[in-house]
Amino acid sequence: MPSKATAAKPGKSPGRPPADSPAAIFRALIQRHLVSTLARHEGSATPRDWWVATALAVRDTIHERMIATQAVHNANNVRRIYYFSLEYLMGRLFGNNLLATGLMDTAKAALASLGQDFEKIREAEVDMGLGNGGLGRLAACFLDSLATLDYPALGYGIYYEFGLFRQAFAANGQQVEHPDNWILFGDPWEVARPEYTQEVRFYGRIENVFDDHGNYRPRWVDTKTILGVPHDIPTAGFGTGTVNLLRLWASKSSEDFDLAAFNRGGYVEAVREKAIGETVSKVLYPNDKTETGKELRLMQQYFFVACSLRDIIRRHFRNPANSWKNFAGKVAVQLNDTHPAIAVVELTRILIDEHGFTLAAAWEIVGATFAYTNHTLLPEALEKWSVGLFERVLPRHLQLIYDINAQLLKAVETKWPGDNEKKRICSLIEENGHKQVRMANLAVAGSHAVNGVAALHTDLLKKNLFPEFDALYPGKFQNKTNGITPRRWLHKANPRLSALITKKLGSAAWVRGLDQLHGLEKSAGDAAFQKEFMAIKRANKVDLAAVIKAECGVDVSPDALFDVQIKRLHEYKRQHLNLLHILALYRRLLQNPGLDIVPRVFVFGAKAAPGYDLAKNIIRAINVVGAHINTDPRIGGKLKVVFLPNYRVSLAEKIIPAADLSEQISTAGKEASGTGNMKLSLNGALTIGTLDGANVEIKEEVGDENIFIFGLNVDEVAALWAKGYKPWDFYQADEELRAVLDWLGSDFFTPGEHGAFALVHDSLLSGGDPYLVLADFRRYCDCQARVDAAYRDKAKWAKMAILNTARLGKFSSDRTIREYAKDIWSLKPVKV
Ligand code: 26W
Repeated sequence: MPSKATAAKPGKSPGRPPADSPAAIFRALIQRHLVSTLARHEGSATPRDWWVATALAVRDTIHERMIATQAVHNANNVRRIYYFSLEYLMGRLFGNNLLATGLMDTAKAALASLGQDFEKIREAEVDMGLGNGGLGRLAACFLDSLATLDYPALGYGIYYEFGLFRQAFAANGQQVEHPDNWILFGDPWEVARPEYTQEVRFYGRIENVFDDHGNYRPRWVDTKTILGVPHDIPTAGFGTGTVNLLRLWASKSSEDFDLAAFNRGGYVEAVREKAIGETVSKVLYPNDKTETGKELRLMQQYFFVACSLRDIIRRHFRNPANSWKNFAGKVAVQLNDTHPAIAVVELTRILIDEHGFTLAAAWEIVGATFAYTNHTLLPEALEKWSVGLFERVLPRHLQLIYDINAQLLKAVETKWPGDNEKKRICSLIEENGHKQVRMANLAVAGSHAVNGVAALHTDLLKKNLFPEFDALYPGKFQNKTNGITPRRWLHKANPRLSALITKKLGSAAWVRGLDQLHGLEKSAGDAAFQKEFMAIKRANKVDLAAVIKAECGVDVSPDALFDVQIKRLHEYKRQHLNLLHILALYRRLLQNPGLDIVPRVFVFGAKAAPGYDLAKNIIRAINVVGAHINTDPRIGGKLKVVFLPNYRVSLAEKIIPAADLSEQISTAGKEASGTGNMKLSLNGALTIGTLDGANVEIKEEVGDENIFIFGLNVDEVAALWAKGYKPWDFYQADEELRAVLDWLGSDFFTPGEHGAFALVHDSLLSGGDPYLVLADFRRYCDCQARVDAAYRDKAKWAKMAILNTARLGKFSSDRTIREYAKDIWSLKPVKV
């Protein structure tokens, strides 16, 4: 609580807290912000006004802590980690900030005394959705753990005016994208810092200049400049004084208007130029396959990296004790995938062109500073930029990439004399047809550590993606299994379960030490505890049922099994395998209406990249088949299928506590880690999954008997491809599979519209079924039958669910962050 808060004057509201109580002081703060900051009369304030006023009241405390934190860090000239990420999926900050500061109950009491409904106010916050999926949410979880564990840290990224699109469904079930104008009404959490504005240059050409000593001193000239204005979002640690920063850069044009154009009477022209500067940070790129807009995406990457490095350097040299000698001693930069990998070249350029370093000396500082996390093995997701584009946008950087490459290829030659194949593979430049810069190779070469995000993923990274680099740089590759923050994904999202755990364990210390959940194991078989645990699951299902009714108009029973698949829509994640199973169940029921199956509600949440037609076709198929099933009276409501629109962090927080079954059914070898799998299991959902990503480690933790594993493993997938995979063979051999595929391919579900789902259907047959959906179909159905049987045994299911919660401590992002701090960053916590 801020100490200087004025006590409230006595009034007549019901349940008014005693003057001088924390709630009364907080209430007065809210009222003051409502009037002084928002110029609102209490009587006409909307839920959004109340939300902003309350957020500002919490922010008062957070700002005090942030100032104190930065003062301690600066005074001690501490080493910091700088997390570079193009994406941060922060979601809502209200609940988290209230919990972190310990003001949750105070705020609830204060708002109640003002006659305000806390839940309604919380719903007024628009998600900060500046990311696509797991990678962006991981960055947000990491910021939470970094602050909670008192690590000096700063997140750098882009202040997108439009985050990931808002998703709606058309009447025919098709995804429609709307712009996500999250910032339209302002954001109470942020503080703009125009005083730390940075300049960034693009385009232009290189003048070949030599200095007095005959050294090549190229000059990058005729560039266009844009400005980066930082916006700071505080990230508050839970139960500690540390408040770190997320610093997001907004682009602005460098001059208000071009005087020459203005004088020629080109006022509109001049203002149009200005708009271009603002375009760079305008919108987050959805991860689709379209080639258009590539130039802007490269500009975004360089823009935020250039601003951030300048900012780091400014802060470093603010302390007279610092120099380039201790730069890498004070600065650790983590590259969240290759998206910010151009930073490696930018720091090299600054050192050489602005501070007179040789390439060798610069490269040493660079290598000591950066580390790189890889998040995917999918070849199409590995970033490459055409050399032509690079030359136009960042000509000096391209030169340096060639210089760096020459050194790299020398090292390859030393290791494997005369082996041109090794050079071709390791080169920063790919040369088949049109030349491209390989950002992954650049990130590996420029970093002292490269990590995968789950044990299996790291293995495959070393074996399949980078075997040459692993041999060239022994020890550089390491594993850091992902984690999730227990503050958001259990304590905040599932308050009922959180309270039960705290009661059972006798303290809330588990929120900062998730391994303590092991203490629940001994009660897993206890009938009374099982009853409490499952009553909470049911209450959460009742809540979700209300959301489903409101969003989809579908009635679902909380007594059905809630079968949940929530994640980006992608073929490798195989939402269509789930759909084929739904069709199979539906068909069995139609053929045998008395069939005794466990009633299920299939819940989907997913956005498809706007240019990914097949993914959008899968969404439409699920929507259309679902609508059909939901309204078919013949099956007595035993199956329901709902696709909740606009999947996002705040929606995930409502779905996850209510899930019974967690679908993690990617083709083995394709999902780097997954983090939704961890969130669901932590909340007592059982996993049905393949041996992929972190599923492997979840199985190790919860035990084989508490997870449903099916399907081909990585070796079997490889063997099947080697032998020659023919989806037709599986189609021919399995009557039920054949029937449901033919059904989907017919116009049964879309009368009068032929071939509505041809994209999905054909991809699985004539398209070669690249993700082996048909190969895994039968074993998936069999495994679902085992799920069915387990769910009928209430005590058994409850025990399994409790053991999932109890054994998930490993997957706290606190554990992950401690490992990064120790193995990659050499970073020590600093108590504030
Ligand atoms: C536009 C380039 C691009 C390409 C892909 C941007 C973003 C992406 C993805 C959305 C990256 C992503 O989210 N990867 C996921 O990262 C998680 C955190 O490590 C892993 O758990 C997931 O397995 C991985 O798919």
